[in-house]
Parts: sequence; C-alpha cells; structure tokens
Amino acid sequence: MTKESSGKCNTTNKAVLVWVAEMVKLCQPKHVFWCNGSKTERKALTAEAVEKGILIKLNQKKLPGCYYHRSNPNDVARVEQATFICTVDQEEAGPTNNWMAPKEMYQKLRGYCSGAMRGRTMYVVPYLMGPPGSPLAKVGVELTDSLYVALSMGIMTRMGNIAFQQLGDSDEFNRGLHCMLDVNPERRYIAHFPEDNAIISVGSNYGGNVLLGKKCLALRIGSYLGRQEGWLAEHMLILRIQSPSGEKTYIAAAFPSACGKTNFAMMIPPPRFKGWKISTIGDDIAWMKPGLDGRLYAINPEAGCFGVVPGTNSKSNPNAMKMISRDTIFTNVALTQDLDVWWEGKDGPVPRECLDWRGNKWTPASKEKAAHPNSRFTAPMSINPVLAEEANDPQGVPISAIIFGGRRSDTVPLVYQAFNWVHGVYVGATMGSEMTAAAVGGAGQVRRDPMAMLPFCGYHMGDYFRHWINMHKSIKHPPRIFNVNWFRKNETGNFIWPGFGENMRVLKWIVDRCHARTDAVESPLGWVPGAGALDLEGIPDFSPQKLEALQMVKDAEWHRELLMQDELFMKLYSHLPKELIFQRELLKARLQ
Ligand code: GTP
Ligand code: SPV
Ligand code: MN
Repeated sequence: MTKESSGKCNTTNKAVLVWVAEMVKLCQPKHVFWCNGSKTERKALTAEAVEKGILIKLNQKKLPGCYYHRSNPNDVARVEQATFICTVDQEEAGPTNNWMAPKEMYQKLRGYCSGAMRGRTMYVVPYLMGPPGSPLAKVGVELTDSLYVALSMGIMTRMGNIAFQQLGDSDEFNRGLHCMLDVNPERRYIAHFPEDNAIISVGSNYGGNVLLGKKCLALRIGSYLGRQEGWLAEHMLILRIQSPSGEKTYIAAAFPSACGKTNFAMMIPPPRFKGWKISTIGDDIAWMKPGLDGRLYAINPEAGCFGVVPGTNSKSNPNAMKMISRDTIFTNVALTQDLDVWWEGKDGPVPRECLDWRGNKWTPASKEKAAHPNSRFTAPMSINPVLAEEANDPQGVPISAIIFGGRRSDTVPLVYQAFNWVHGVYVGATMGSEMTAAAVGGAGQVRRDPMAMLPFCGYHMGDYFRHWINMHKSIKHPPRIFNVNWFRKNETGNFIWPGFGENMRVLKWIVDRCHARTDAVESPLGWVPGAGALDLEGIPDFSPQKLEALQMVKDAEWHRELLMQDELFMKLYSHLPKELIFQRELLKARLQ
C-alpha cells in the first residue's frame, strides 16, 4: 500500500485517541486501520474486500466501479425488536422504544465485544454528517470490524480526515462501536446511549443497523440532541422545485421506510410540466433549524443514498437508474451470469437463469423473488444527475412546505393541507402506514408511524410532539404542512394514482399554496384542491371519477382511523400535548 493509504492514525485529538485505545483494549483486534477517506485508500480497501469475498466485482464494462454484496440471509433489514434507547430514566425513552438501563446494556454489550475482534481488523471510520463548516454538522467515529461497513460509510458520509478537521480538539463526537460477532440474531443489539452520545451495535452487518451515521446518529441520537439544542432531526427527503420562471421552492417530506422518499426526491415531471425541474438535496434525512430570517433551514447530513432497488427502472425513476450505473455497491439483488445485477421490476428481459440474493440458482419458474424486497443500492449522492448544488451548502435551504405521507390502501386522500401548524403537527403525529420490508416483520399491517419516526425517535414520542409544537415559536415564517397518499387502491386492489413522476401534479398544487397562488376548499381533514385546481391534463387513463375516489373521505373509515389514533394517544397519554387531544376532538366534530 502507498503511504497515503497506510491506515495509520490520522488525528492528534486526545479524546479520540483515548477512546479508541480503550476500545482496542476491549475488542483486541489484530490490526487497527485508521481510514483517511482518500481515493487510494478506497481502491486498496475495495481490492481487499474482493480478495476476501466480501464484495464481488461486477461487469466493469456495464457497471464501472460497481460491486456486489450479499448479507447473511438472517440479516436483511433493520430489526426494531433489537433496537434500544438506553437512558438512565426509562420514562425518557417512552413506550414506543425498547429500553434498558445504560449500565446494564454497557455491561452486556462489553461482554459480547470483549475480544470480539481477535485476529481481525478494526477500522476507525471518522465521519462528518452535514456539509463541512455547517453549524448543523456533527462528527462521529465508528469503530467496526466490517470492511463492508467501512466502505459503505465512505459512500454514505463525508468520511476520513475531513471529519477530524471539523472536530479539531473538541471531544464532542459520537462514539460508535460495531462488532459483527457471528451475525447471530440472538446476539443482535443496536443500542443507543443518547446521554453519552454513544452507540453500540453488535450481531448485524446490514444497513440501518450498522451504518451508524444514518438512523442511529442522524435520527435517534440526532432527535435527542435536536430537542436539547432547538432543532429537528427528521426522516425526510429535501427537494428543490424550480419553476419555468426560475423560482425556487424547497420542501421536505416524511414518508415511512420504503414509502417513496428516494423516488420523490429525484422525480422527473411529466411532459405537461415543461420547464419545471426537481432537484435533490436529500433522500432520507433532514436536519432542520430556524434561521435568522425566521424561516426553517434544512440540511441533508448524508453524502450518499442507501436506496430500495426493487421496482427501480427507467420509467419509475430514470435518475436513480443513472445514479446506480457506476460506483455503486448493490446488496442482496440477483447476480446474472455476465456479472450484471438484476431485480424484480428492472427494465429489459428477465434473465433465463441467475443467482438469487442468497446465491442459489434462480429461473423465472422459481417461486421466490430473485432480489430481496429490501435489497439496496449504496451510491454517492454526487452521481445523482439532478443533485442540487445546495446539497453542499452549509447554511441549508429554507423550507416552504413539509409533507407527511404514509402507505395507505384506503382511508387517506391523495392530498390535503393542514389548517395551521398545530393541526399539521397533529396530522403528522397521527400518521399511519402499512409496514414494508425495510424492517423485519409485520409487512402490510397498518401501524401508527408518527412523522415516519416511530423506529427512529430517540426519546419519548409525546415529548417529541411537544418539541414540534414548541418549534413554532422560533419559526416566524413556518412551512405550510400537507399530507399525501400515493398508495390508495381500488376495489380490484390496484393503485388508483399513477404516482412517481405524476406526483408532480400534487407537488405543483402544494407549491402554489405556499406562494398563495391557488385556492382551496375546506374539508373535514383540511384544505383540499378546489375543482380544477389539480392539473390532471395528460395522465393516461385518468378520469374525474378517479380523483373523486382518491379524495373521498369515508365516515366509516375515519371512525376506525380515529380509534387507531386513540390507541397511540392512550399509550403516550402522560406526555401527550393537550393541543393534540383538542385537535382530535375538532376533527371528530368536523366529521360528524
Ligand atoms: P427508505 O430508503 O426505506 O427510507 O425508503 P424511501 O421512502 O426512500 O422509499 P423509495 O423511494 O425507495 O420507494 C420504496 C418503494 O415504493 C419502491 O418499491 C417504489 O417503487 C415504491 N414507490 C415510490 N414512489 C411511489 C409512488 O409514487 N407510487 C407507487 N405506487 N409506488 C411508489
Ligand atoms: C429505512 O429503513 O428507512 C432506510 C433503510 O432508509 S435503513 O438504512 O436500513 O434504515
Ligand atoms: Mn429511510
């Protein structure tokens, strides 16, 4: 290896050195490799991963710089049952999180980690969440014995020396320890210690369980810090809409896991919207803080996309197809005989034979899917063809609208606008969504997923709602709040709304509402587009009847919905802001 990729210690920060030494003593790795984030280093580590069989080099003619990875079949998604918030006071974690006392969890996990890296390498992965120099950016250091994790963090974050430069001699960084152990679900824990700004993850080597900058730091620890410091850490995409006249509007949207954030963030408007352009700032996480001008500013703390693969094609998401055509790691998709990748819903012919995500022979006659439903791509955001320059702006972008949306076959209309901020908080807080393959268990069942944060809020959900309500006081020009549902189905079980690029039609109405350019009609749920306000011209096979079906508010469905909301409210009751109970009463009255 060249000097530049030597793996030598690249910091003089005392707090980092002391902590790493302590963890080395605990885990007893054979080697310690300090990542500096250089290209040379990435090349060398990638070659090593190929040599060790951790990555398979894909057909470089078709997919330059792309690699393939299979995770253990018992380890293919986030595991919420194994995810813990460890605060001294159990009350603080709230009833929606698993809890264990920090002392007990540290003891348990230190036991598991003790000597766990014997004969292995510990990668020291310093990373920066957010654009360099941003007042919102945070530094983390992840110690991992997984080369796959080290390489993925190199895509998902601003990784290497850049993080130590931002840190300087401060001791304020997130301490993350990751030990794969034997990748055994019985010994799988994703433990957060918000009071110590620390994370320990053991027994997994998959996505959100182990890329500690993502869900663990950016959302669970982030939300905890956000409440203390007066900002919001949210499971939201951030996008820019540019009108034909050059007007730029920024919006953030919270959809639960595998409910359309990545797709929405890089959507291509239909021909009808000539001159309109969507650009991506972020596709999964937003950190938002009030700015001096009284608006709410958002940054994307990440530097890459860890996106759902199945269903991605040149019709649903052409920009993603371009993004994942180079320098991408594919995890748990199918592998073809010429070392190309395949998945259900990809363009082109179905391969006559390939290896499925487990490595078994697969043919079109096979009963099982070739690609795992939660198979993912890991791609640098810099190759997203519609990335906005603002993704690297330390100040972030001013948000005009916040959109909430779940995956609902029934009940919830295509779009409505909240009457005001508190009503908007209520709309987000009571959101429900059908569960997806992004987490283990329960797929298809409707559950409450407040603000798409149920698995990611690092403290009591009732206090989180209170924090949202309070934020209003520090935002003089608050974003307008909307709710959408792309997933309503007809009697035959098909989606009524075409979705994807056609979502532009809803987005345009939202933008016009933000700029007070279009009227709305009052409905029991909120403001809805008046007759003709949604531009539906040119949607194939669409009809006014379909719009009616999409916007319909059915009393029976909403009574059931209110009962489900009640369950959540009962659970959170002791910490639930009274404003939200009042909002629920108002909705009830409007429905009668
Ligand atoms: P996470 O990365 O898990 O947080 O997911 P995400 O919210 O970014 O979801 P993503 O955009 O990857 O979409 C997940 C799934 O929803 C994919 O299978 C998409 O094809 C599907 N999907 C996305 N947008 C739409 C839409 O507008 N309509 C329909 N019917 N499906 C959609
Ligand atoms: C999600 O589940 O919301 C994801 C994927 O974005 S993971 O990083 O695994 O959490
Ligand atoms: Mn996500």
